Amino acid sequence: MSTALRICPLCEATCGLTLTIDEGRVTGARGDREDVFSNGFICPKGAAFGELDADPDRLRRPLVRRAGRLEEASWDEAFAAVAEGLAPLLREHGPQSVGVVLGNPNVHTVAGGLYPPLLLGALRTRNVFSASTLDQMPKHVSSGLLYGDANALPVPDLDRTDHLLMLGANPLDSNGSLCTAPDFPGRLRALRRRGGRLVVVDPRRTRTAAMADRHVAIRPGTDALLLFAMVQVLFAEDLVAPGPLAEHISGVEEVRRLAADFPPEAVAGACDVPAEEIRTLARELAAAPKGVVYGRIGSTTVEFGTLTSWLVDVVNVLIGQLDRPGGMMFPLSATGRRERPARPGKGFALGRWHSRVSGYPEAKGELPTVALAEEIETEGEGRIRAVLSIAANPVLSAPDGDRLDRALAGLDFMVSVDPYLNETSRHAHVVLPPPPPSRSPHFDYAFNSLAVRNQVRYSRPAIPLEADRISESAILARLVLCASGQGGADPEAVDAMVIQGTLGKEVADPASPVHGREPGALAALLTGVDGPERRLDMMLRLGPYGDGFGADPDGLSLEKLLAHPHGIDLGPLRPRVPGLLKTRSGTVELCPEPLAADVDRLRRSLADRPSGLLLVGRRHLRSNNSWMHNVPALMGGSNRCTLQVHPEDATRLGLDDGGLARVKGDGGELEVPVEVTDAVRTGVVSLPHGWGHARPGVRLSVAGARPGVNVNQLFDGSRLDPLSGTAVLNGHPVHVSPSLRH
Ligand SMILES: Nc1nc2c(c(=O)[nH]1)N[C@H]1C(S)=C(S)[C@@H](COP(=O)(O)OP(=O)(O)OC[C@H]3O[C@@H](n4cnc5c(=O)[nH]c(N)nc54)[C@H](O)[C@@H]3O)O[C@H]1N2
Ligand SMILES: Nc1nc2c(c(=O)[nH]1)N[C@H]1C(S)=C(S)[C@@H](COP(=O)(O)OP(=O)(O)OC[C@H]3O[C@@H](n4cnc5c(=O)[nH]c(N)nc54)[C@H](O)[C@@H]3O)O[C@H]1N2
Ligand code: SF4
Ligand SMILES: [Mo]
Repeated sequence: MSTALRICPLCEATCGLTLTIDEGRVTGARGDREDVFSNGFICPKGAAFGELDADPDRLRRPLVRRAGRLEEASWDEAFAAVAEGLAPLLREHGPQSVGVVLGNPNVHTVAGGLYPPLLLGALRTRNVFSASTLDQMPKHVSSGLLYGDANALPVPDLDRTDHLLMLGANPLDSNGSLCTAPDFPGRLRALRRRGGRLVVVDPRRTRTAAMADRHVAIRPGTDALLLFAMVQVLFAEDLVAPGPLAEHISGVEEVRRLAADFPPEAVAGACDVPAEEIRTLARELAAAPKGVVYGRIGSTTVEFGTLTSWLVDVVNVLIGQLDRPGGMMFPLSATGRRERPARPGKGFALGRWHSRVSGYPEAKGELPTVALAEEIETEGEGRIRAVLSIAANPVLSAPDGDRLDRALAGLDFMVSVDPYLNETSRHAHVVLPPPPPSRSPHFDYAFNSLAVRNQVRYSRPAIPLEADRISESAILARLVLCASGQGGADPEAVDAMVIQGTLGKEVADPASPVHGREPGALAALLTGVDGPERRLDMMLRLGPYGDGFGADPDGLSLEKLLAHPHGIDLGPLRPRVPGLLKTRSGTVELCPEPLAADVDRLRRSLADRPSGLLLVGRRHLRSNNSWMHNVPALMGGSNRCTLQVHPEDATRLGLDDGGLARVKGDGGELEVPVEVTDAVRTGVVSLPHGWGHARPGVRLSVAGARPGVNVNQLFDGSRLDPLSGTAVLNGHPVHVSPSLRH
């Protein structure tokens, strides 16, 4: 028996785990008390790491479709099938005929952090879809416009703030998102212990809301109105005080003018929050020495997602809490860009191209995932004929899964990189299974830039890879080669090419610590057992804490990181404005034109309020999106795929607790057990996503026994936030009635 350290890849909290390993199998997982960031925290999903890792339904070998049936094949056969499937389509129909779908786990794997941009570069397709347009794309768009950098996402400085106003987030169940903070619950308790206040805005009394000092049960979809009214109050009551940042901000007056239309009295009815309470929210926040607003899924996957994301930052800026300890800050990751002197940037462009069928604008190089099915189904030049799906299950996670299911079934060619044969991958012609997490390395390329403390940690595979398996990095590198017509080449050539390209640019940059040096000599200094490790070493050494290939001998390198298995703490978040800004003006552009133009739509919503019930989602601590329902340890207890209904609504509608309800949306209808609870407010019903595992051809024996229903079947995909292309998954109108089947 032995132990190994491994960062948990199962959610954004990135907890350090200590795994117990017996005969090549993970037999236990506990929190690593010495981890510099998570200090021993673990949740039930991390504790189930061993079971999840060893799930017998995980695919071990590639599958290739022959005469309609998926059969096991060797890796060489599988990649030959990929090359054969892609080549004629690319030749005859061009790059747009291949669509790429990137799912959530790409932000949790080394491979997902390193290869998707290369794959997109090799394919040159604009048909790129990801979980971002079912999630946080509004925040990227808002940051792109405000700061000139769509990836500059500020996070609440959780450990130092003394007033946290949280909209549409439930970290007690999700463990936090766009705010990487292991033991988020403990950090919230610490906030309250040091005399700070937690205010939660959520149509449900979540576990997070239940521990708050104040819970505002807002009507779904109206947070932009609430925030605008708070902005109006800040101006009207002379509470605007941007502080030292003032000289780096433009557009404040324009925001003042826009906010004038939204005094609390004007929005109170729509939000169902009394005007006086809105004033109190604004005053308390402004009065706090260190106060911050933070919004998550309930603030982004809504009709006004980008406006809401923008207004979150507007409030933080106006009260002087952006880029300030205890406020909203920008993390600086060890593999991020070394800070350079401030200078005007290129800015952020939106809608550089549009989707073929509905004409949706691109955002951050992506098209809305809600457009995937129509781009496959609609004849004409540029139609998607093949899909490469990497770590994605859009049949369950995107609106109108039935339509997507049919569309995928009609593709000429599809590849899934996925450990499971599930609702989406069952349509693939080639399935390429990555190894389980215990046999994969881990580095948080994505989440270190969203972490509430700068730190860096790396895990090598806890257990060596079996001889007949290849790493997910090698899988994706070989896909890159297939996409560029070099199917037979060595996957390490891909990493070597990246290293050569990056070092070539660095030595030519006068601001780089390696300026003027010889790229080949630098490449020879890189350590690491394989291409991905050498790339990590390169990024660490060139990064903001790096050794600069010897320029700073105390700086970071892979070697140094490996010598610190529990990670290296890089200190609390530090101010980064103006160095971080890449807007054309070189300022925080507080009132960008595309956002100002969308305010009209928000104004109109005041007059045109939806009647009837609004649907919102919810998450459960023991689940994660669509793919953790196959682990017995996480599936115990009562059915979680229930429709939560407030007692008053239940009585009015004739629904009984435990009975069946029929729910109808514009995309379809379904029947689901009712859970009567006053945890959801009146006028709102809640159903979780990621369920609906009862499709043929799926190899999920545990999940299949309790399949649940797919909430996303209620949506037809026509409702989206127009600036970001993000689907409306919360605040969707539905009709609910008792099922006739009772
Ligand atoms: N109604 C509603 N819908 C939602 C949401 C909601 O709140 N409400 N939430 C949305 C959000 S926030 C998100 S992020 C999306 C998620 O949307 P998706 O990313 O499409 O869905 P996941 O369920 O995360 O699917 C992940 C896939 O990756 C596979 N996988 C797991 N581990 C690995 C790995 O290591 N490597 C590879 N290659 N594959 C792996 C799983 O088997 C699964 O097929 O769902 C969205 N959908
Ligand atoms: N256990 C678990 N953890 C997860 C996941 C999971 O599926 N399970 N998924 C991971 C992923 S991909 C993500 S993106 C994160 C998401 O992390 P969070 O954003 O914290 O996710 P949720 O728990 O869905 O919380 C969203 C809350 O918004 C509320 N809400 C809905 N509509 C509105 C609205 O209009 N206004 C306001 N103010 N609130 C609203 C909902 O009631 C819900 O409580 O979680 C991650 N962590
Ligand atoms: S909170 Fe997230 S990262 Fe931590 S153990 Fe649980 S699933 Fe893993
Ligand atoms: Mo997500």
